[in-house]
Amino acid sequence: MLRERFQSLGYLYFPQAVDGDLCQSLLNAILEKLHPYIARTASGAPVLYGEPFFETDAVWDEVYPKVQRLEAFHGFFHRPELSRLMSLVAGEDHFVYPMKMARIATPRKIGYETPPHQDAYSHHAGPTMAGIWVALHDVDDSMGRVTVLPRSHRDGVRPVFQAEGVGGVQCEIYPHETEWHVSDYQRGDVLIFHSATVHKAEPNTAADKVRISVDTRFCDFGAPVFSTNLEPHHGWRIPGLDWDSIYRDWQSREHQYYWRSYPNLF
Ligand SMILES: O=C(O)CCC(=O)C(=O)O
Repeated sequence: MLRERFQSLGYLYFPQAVDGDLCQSLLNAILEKLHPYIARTASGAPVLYGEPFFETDAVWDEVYPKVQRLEAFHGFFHRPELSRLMSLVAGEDHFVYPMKMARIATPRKIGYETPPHQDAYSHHAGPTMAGIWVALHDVDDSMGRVTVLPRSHRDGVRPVFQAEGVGGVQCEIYPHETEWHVSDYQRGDVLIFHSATVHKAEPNTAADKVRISVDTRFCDFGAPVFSTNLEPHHGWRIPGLDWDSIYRDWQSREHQYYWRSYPNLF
C-alpha cells in the first residue's frame, strides 16, 4: 500500500519517524562542528552568528569536512529505524549510498536555496533509486522547507539548465505544475522521494534561524550505482576530504568501505 502510494505520488512523508533524541544527538554533534558560526538557542532552532554562507563558500568549506568526519552522521542512515523506512520502498535488501549529505540552509542567502531538481539527474540514477531526507529539528515556513512536486516523476528525467544554489542546476517545470506539497517539519520527520520526483527548498527568510537536515540516497540491492556516488559529498573539490580522513577517528569499522563490494557499479 505504501509502495503504491509512493509510485503514485512520487514521495512519502513520515511524521516523526525517527526518534527525537537521536535527531537531537546528531544535531548537537553537527552544531559542535559549526561553532562559532551557528549555535542553538534556548528555543531550539539553530541560529546564525555573523554572515550567511552557502555550499562552497569559505566558511562552509571550513566546517563541512568536520561534519563529514562524524561517525554518527554516516551511521545515522544505517540505523534500524532508517533501514525500515527504506525497506518500505526498496525492499529489505537495499543499498545505502555511501555519500551522505548535511544541509545547512542559512537565512539571508535568498536565491541560493536548493533549486528544483531530480536526483536521477544529479546522481545518474535509475528509477529504483530514492532519496531520504530527515529534519533534525523543527522547521517552520520561514526556514527553507523542502517541498516536492507530486507525480512529477511520471514525466521522466527532464532537461536542466544552470542555476544558483545547491547543486547548481535546475530542471524544467511544466506550466501545469503549480501545486507543490510542503509541510512544516518536526524533528524526526522523514521524506522519501523517487529519483525522478522534482523537489526543491524554499528560501530561508527567517531573521537568524538556520535549517539543518541530513539526507542520502538508496536503492534496491543490485541496482546500478554510478561511481561518483561513492565519493564523500564535496570530496571532489575539498582537498583532503576523502574516506581515509573521514574514517580515521571512527570507533567502529562496520560502516567503513561497506560499499566497495557492491556488485553493480558503473
Ligand atoms: O535539503 C535541501 O535543501 C536539499 C535536499 C535535496 O535536494 C535532496 O535531498 O535531494
